[in-house]
Amino acid sequence: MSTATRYTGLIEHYRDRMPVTADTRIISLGEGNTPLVRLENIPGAIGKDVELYVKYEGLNPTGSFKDRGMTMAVTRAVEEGSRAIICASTGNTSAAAAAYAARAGITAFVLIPEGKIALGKLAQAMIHGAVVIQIRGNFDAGMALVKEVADHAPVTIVNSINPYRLQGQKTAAFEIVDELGRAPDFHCLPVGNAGNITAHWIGYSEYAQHDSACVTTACAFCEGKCKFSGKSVTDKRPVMVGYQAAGSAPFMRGEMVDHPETVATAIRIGHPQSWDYAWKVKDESGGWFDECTDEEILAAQKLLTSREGIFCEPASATSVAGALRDIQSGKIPEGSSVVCTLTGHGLKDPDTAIKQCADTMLTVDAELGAVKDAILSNMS
Ligand code: AN7
Repeated sequence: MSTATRYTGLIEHYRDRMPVTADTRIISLGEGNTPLVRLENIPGAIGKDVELYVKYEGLNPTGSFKDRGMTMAVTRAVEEGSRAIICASTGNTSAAAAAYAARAGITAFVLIPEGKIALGKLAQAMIHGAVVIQIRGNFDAGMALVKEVADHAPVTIVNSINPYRLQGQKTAAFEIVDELGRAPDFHCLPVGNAGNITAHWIGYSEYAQHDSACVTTACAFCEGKCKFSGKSVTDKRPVMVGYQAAGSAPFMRGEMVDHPETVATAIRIGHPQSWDYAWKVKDESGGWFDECTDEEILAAQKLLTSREGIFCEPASATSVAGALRDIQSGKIPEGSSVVCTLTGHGLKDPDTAIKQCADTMLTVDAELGAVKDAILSNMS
């Protein structure tokens, strides 16, 4: 008898911890179950003995962690009879919303900041058939409009203020504990709206027996008290560390930022929607926030691609840029296990990648001698 079981997405895989019933029609593209890759070259290169992993969320169906939340949000929207979903987005949420809406047979409306989303994300939203509405304003303006318009039109908001989004995204923490057999000592993430850092904390908390109220009192599932209290899988939770882009760092400024700017357009967010939750996560976990410059972010992206063969988008590299700095300074001590979430795939933003490497391409005549010379003069 075959014992093969087909992986059919994170809701099925973690069904008993997800807000679905036996009758729920699950809208899935097989998301989740992403690789946790141990970095082999970078720790040695910086001379530090750390167990450093990246959770490669770019390998989700639409190329980002947003699929985890979107499978859950769209599943529930459809179950509740919704015919349309809407979101504001710096790109990845719109790509995921467009794909899951297509799968479900409903309409996706996406508001994006004109000229400020990476090309791959725009292509995704368009090809999946979302109604793409560019606004002459940034993500924060789009988010405010989405909240307003949802009161006047029959559409379900699928930004991370939708509590089902965080319920889907918490599964990333489950996967890490399931794979390592324990929680890591530190978990580092890029922070924009701070939904993902909140979702990870929900997941880690649910897996570690804890009696405190759920960090999201809005969590429709837990109703303020985690119903999994007592069903412990691991005995500890990690220290949570959130890194922002320096030009877009409200958690460092201690207040909202009105004109965020960064090369990492995914996290070009000045008014984070999960502001209060993220502060609670920081305090409960004993963690911290920090910021990285665009130069540090792009250097970390390059380091991952060139030294480890892992291509993530700029926003994702923020987690590694910050973690490496804190490992080097000893704030994250040697001997620690550290997971950095790589939230989106590098192919999302080909323009930024090519711009970084413009002078590394050779152009030669189409003849043997020229190609041979190019090879021999570039052997390392
Ligand atoms: C690659 O798509 O907000 O802190 O509208 O795409 O949970 O907001 C994207 C966010 C990090 C930040 N990395 O996560 C959107 C959007 C990538 C992202 C974040 C985003 P949150």
